[in-house]
Amino acid sequence: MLEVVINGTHHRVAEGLTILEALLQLGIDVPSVCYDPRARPGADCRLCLVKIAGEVHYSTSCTRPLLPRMCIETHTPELESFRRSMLGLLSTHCAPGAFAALPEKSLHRWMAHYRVDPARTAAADAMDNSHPHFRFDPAECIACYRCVRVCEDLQGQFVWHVVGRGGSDHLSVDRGDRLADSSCVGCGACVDACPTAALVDKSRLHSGAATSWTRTTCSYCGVGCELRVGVREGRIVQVLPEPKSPVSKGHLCSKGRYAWSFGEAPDRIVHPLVSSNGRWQRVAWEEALGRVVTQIQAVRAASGPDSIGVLGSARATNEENYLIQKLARVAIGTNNVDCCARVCHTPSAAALKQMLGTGAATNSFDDIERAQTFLIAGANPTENHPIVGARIKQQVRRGARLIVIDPRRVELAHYADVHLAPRPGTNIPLLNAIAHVIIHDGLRDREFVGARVDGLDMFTKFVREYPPQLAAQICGVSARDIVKAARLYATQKPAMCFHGLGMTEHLQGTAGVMALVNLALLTGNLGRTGAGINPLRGQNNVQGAAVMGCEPDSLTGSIPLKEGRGRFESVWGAKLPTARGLNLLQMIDAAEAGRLKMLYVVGYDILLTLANVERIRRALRRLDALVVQDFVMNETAREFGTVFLPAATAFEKDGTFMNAERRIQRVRKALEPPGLARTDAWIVAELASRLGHEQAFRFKDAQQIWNEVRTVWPAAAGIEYPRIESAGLQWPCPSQQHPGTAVLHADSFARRRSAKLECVAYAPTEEQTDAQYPFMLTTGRNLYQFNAGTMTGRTHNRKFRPHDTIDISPADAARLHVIPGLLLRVVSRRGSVVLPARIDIRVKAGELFTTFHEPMHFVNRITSSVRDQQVATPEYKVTAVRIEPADGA
Ligand SMILES: Nc1nc2c(c(=O)[nH]1)N[C@H]1C(S)=C(S)[C@@H](COP(=O)(O)OP(=O)(O)OC[C@H]3O[C@@H](n4cnc5c(=O)[nH]c(N)nc54)[C@H](O)[C@@H]3O)O[C@H]1N2
Ligand SMILES: Nc1nc2c(c(=O)[nH]1)N[C@H]1C(S)=C(S)[C@@H](COP(=O)(O)OP(=O)(O)OC[C@H]3O[C@@H](n4cnc5c(=O)[nH]c(N)nc54)[C@H](O)[C@@H]3O)O[C@H]1N2
Ligand SMILES: [Mo]
Repeated sequence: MLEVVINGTHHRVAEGLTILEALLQLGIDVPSVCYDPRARPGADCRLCLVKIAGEVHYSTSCTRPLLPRMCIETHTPELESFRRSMLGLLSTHCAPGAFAALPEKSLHRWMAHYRVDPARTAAADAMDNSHPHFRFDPAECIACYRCVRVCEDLQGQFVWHVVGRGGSDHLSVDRGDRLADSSCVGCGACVDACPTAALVDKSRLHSGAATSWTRTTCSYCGVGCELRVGVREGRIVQVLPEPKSPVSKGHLCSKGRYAWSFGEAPDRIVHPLVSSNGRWQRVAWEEALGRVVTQIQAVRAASGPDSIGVLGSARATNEENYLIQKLARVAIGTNNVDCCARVCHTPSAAALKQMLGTGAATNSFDDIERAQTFLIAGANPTENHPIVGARIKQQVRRGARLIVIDPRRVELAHYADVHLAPRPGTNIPLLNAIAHVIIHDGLRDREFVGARVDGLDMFTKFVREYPPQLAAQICGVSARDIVKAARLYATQKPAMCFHGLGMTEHLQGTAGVMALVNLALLTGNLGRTGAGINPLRGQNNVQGAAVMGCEPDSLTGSIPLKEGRGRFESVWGAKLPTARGLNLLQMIDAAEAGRLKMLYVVGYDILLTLANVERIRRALRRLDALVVQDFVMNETAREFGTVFLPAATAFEKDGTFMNAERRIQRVRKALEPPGLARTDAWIVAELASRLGHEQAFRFKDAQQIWNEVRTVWPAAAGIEYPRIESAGLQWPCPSQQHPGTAVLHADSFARRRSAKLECVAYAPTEEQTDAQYPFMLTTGRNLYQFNAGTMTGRTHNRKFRPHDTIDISPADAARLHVIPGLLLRVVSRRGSVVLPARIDIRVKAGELFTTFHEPMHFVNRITSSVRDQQVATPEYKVTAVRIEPADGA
């Protein structure tokens, strides 16, 4: 702390602040429009000038460090008069209309405060209206360049540039003349930062200012950014980043910030529907719920409770998923309950649980700023977890080292010290070779391995079989790069690993994550900040859905059925089913074999998104009943639904989500559900009560459900709603006094002191290229669209990347005379799809990439039925295909 005098009063302030930061902390409101806490200072607007005793000239408080015993004046008459005249100059860029329409812009606020009138006389310049989400009006720009700084320092995108000099300097975009042609990724940070009417959200212009704001958690990916949702007359009109969020720290991506209008889509379903003779009919809730209950009872009477399956939703809240698995187990009587974690990061959870004792990310996003090295394996965070991607990029700009393992040259690969681009499906030999180098070069952390790691001798012998030269051959990478990656990871510590589906969606998905854990164990990159093994979990609450118990073998808190039975039976006042439950893929197999008769699917489009669609169709066709609970007619419902239950969106309910760093955060209701739409919690409780279990499902609100979760799951006992009002807490948090756990395994692993290195041998998948299918296709996502596309596809985000494309390398495109947009038929051993070509320098020759966001294309018609050896995750990442012109498509 240091002592200063401000306006004659003594204050004690933290060290390391600028004068302006200190003033803001003390609540001394000095005007500034170019200062942005998320970017380096600019000192452009000069409104924050202060007088420092003993100095002749005034200083911009945003750039001057606060020093001990400084004596500062902030509001002398002279300073105030100077500010008024500065605002007078700035006001010549401010039109009266813009001033009146956008009172929240900070220049307008300070002009109003100092009674300076808008004085723009210049005619409007050409406006840039090309961006779907916001508008640029150069005539209103005061050249404070806050947008430039925030684009660079927060998003790391470098879209905005200052061109010209002196008085004629102005803003320009990095590519082309318009925002639409630039490299802008639509995060909206510049709009949010802009203090004038130069950059404004279109929704704000068209729908007016919000009259109420609700803080909530984003319902797209597993990062868990926080939003401020602005509502006017029962509609969302604007979403802004929550500055106090510990995760997103006042930043959002184009989905969280702009893709929120799906709830208003004209084709949203807001009435319960039942199908009769292949046609949907609107019915009252009573009838729809009655129909589901009759179907459950009929199937149960004829073939037993285990002929029914239930799928929870990675998009719904923890509270709702808790009720869904309780419904399956208590009210229906089966352990056949799962969720889409199965197709995504169940391999990560399984590998981490088996090796370290807890099946979740070991570290926190705040460790990004503490890491010296990143290992990004099979993940594309700047598109799929953009706030994490941006934070990693910034840390690399600050000097951290970066290793990327991805067949494609994804954005982070451009910043990497080493980019290893293995052939899809060859992670294991590559990671084993890295382990080989670490051991061979004597780079292991002797102290850590000695104290906390078992099995070194056996492992050393095992990895002898994986010299870099051999792996280089199998994987198609250079042996030198393997050595370089190994040395960086082992020596530039702490090294933090993030991984994604390029690791898990394989025959050897679980094994692949184990191979990563081996590297962390060998190098001591576990149990400390800035390190760890961190799966970038998929949807907003996919980890929550699984941890709440939407998994056949485990109850809430990932507690194995056997272990938790007693406690759960006493809290629930009911017996738990004893038969082993089926996972999602086993449910599909059982349906295909005629053993599973009914599925109840909450917020999950299995038909569109499971691999090898024809096989899924064959299975779903055999069901007697398929109940879908969603807010749009997804593909599963369209083709096979017997009852449709209209759900509320995340903006329309209360509860919590669990993000990828184990943080439980609040979801708050900003809107009423439209029509007859109801929350998943309401629907599930109504079903349970009609099945004779009213008592066990009677809860006043989401908080009461969560309190029951806390009684059955000891590691969450301390996470009470009042404690997570402003920041969320990371489990384990076993008591009300416990601060939550940012880093797992600090002194010991969950069940024991040491962890064992696993020898994971490479087993190539049967899905290989040959003369008939010479290309290796891998599938994934793009920044603007989200999974089944039901949400982003109903917002302005559809204007970016409106179609799934088949991405091909420039070399193959030239060889095969493929031009952008050419329709290609992509044929695999299972079927074919037609996609427009996109030439993409990120893709290697001999490989192809596509996304699966669009029902029109149904990309999973071509993916295979190969599954992870341990937990059955589909091998979405490896499909041998050929391409041919799609004549007549
Ligand atoms: N914009 C957007 N964000 C999303 C989603 C979305 O649909 N859109 N979906 C969310 C969900 S559900 C999830 S699970 C996450 C997924 O996020 P990620 O895990 O990042 O997902 P993917 O893009 O499917 O795959 C990641 C990378 O794996 C690479 N890859 C393919 N095969 C291999 C291989 O054999 N080895 C290695 N090392 N890499 C390989 C691909 O080239 C790709 O770049 O994203 C979430 N976030
Ligand atoms: N080829 C290929 N296929 C893949 C993948 C791949 O990489 N390649 N990735 C796989 C992965 S990782 C995943 S996670 C799956 C994703 O597949 P899905 O889980 O089907 O995809 P989502 O778009 O996340 O949405 C699920 C559904 O939930 C609905 N929904 C959203 N919020 C709510 C809510 O609050 N309540 C209810 N009831 N419904 C809601 C949405 O409208 C949508 O229909 O796809 C998998 N399929
Ligand atoms: Mo996922």
